[in-house]
Amino acid sequence: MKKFSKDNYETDEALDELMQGSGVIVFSDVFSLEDINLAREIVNHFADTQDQKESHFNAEAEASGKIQLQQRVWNLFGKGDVFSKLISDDLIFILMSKLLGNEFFCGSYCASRLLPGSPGQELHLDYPYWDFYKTETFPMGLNSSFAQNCQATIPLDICSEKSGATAYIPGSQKKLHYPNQNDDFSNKQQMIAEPGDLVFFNGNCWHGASPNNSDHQRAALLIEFLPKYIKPVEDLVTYLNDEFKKNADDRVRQLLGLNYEYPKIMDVSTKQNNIGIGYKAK
Ligand SMILES: O=C(O)CCC(=O)C(=O)O
Ligand SMILES: [Fe+2]
Repeated sequence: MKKFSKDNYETDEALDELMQGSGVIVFSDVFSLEDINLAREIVNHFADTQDQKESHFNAEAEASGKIQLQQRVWNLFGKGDVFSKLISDDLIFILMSKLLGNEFFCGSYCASRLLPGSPGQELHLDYPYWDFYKTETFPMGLNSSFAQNCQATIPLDICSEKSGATAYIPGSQKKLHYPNQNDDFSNKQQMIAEPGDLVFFNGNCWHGASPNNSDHQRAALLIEFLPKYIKPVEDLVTYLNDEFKKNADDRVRQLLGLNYEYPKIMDVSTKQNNIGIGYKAK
């Protein structure tokens, strides 16, 4: 993980680290602590009062009865102006415009809060999609030669080795492959960062929340950025009434994208752990 200062960095060097280097970069002191603390207060309010929301790759937490210690707050654009302010930062727009094209989108914006005692997640990748372990559902020849996405993390609490800073395997983004028990995780590192910092990582890089063994919560904002071409040209579904959708055969449903649940309204989903292959990364 290379560390940069927002006032003195080379765009090409930072993007090269994301693509050809470790896959992770961190910029220090990007955001004001006032904005971060406000975001933290709002995230804590929702995490404290809402029902348990859908989260991912947490078979271990589920099996050990600790899933309630891994919390998500979804739909952050709708939960306070500060979230729009944070995600509109110049540094994000400069770097993502070059990496993904200057009409890039946000594909997901949520908070991940790990309470003390929370287990970690299985190591995974976020893109081309987080169910990449279903190999047969992806195109042949797919590879990581260009950036298909970029993830950003904005720590709201200290993300230390002990508090559950996101783990990652340096360089794993270069050979596009969903990690499994036969892979080598011995070089596992963590994205150590502080409130005010901004972390980017390549969505093809193997990573996952670490256990929180500290005595304080670890909350972070998680953002997915995507190139504009992920959107279909024609909105085929809005034309059609429920009757058509109900009667459509399986092939037509597949062609309309109705058999794949994304984009999904996560904030109202009642599932708790939908994704992952459920092994424990060693
Ligand atoms: O909370 C974290 O540290 C990482 C979460 C993550 O990678 C995910 O849910 O896809
Ligand atoms: Fe992830």
